[in-house]
Amino acid sequence: MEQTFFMIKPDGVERRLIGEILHLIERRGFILERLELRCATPEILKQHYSHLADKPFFKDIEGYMMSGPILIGVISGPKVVKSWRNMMGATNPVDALPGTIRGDFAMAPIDGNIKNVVHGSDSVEAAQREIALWFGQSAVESNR
Ligand code: IDP
Ligand code: MG
Repeated sequence: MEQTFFMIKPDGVERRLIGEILHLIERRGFILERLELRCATPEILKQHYSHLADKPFFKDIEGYMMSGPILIGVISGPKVVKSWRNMMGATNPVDALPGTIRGDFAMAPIDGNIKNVVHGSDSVEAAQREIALWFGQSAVESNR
């Protein structure tokens, strides 16, 4: 068993996609360990997206991620990190295959801002770091 950190980003919450996305997670057999509606802050986004903090478009990411509430959560299951990334689809909705969450729900970028509905950690190490960042160290593998 493995844990990953996921988000439904502000566009997903605003477009009332929470129910549909949680349904996909449950249908896949993953276990919901944590779930919370939250507003992101510049401080937490700088840490969460530290690999992008010096990019010219980081201000756009901040604006996007703070444009409304986000749903954050922890899910667990066999190979859940890779499995959830597969369910999400490619970063840019233009490249995301139909059948993936981004391929089916994300809008094509219009103003250069990539609004892609969901987030998922890209490795087991990133998952542990992100779970600790958003929910505290005690949430990392807290129930096994
Ligand atoms: P990921 O979300 O598929 O893991 P990352 O490369 O980690 O992709 O980027 C994190 C997020 O930052 C993306 O989901 C997207 O919202 C935003 N982003 C990434 N690259 C760009 C870009 O070139 N322009 C605008 N936003 C971007
Ligand atoms: Mg990423």
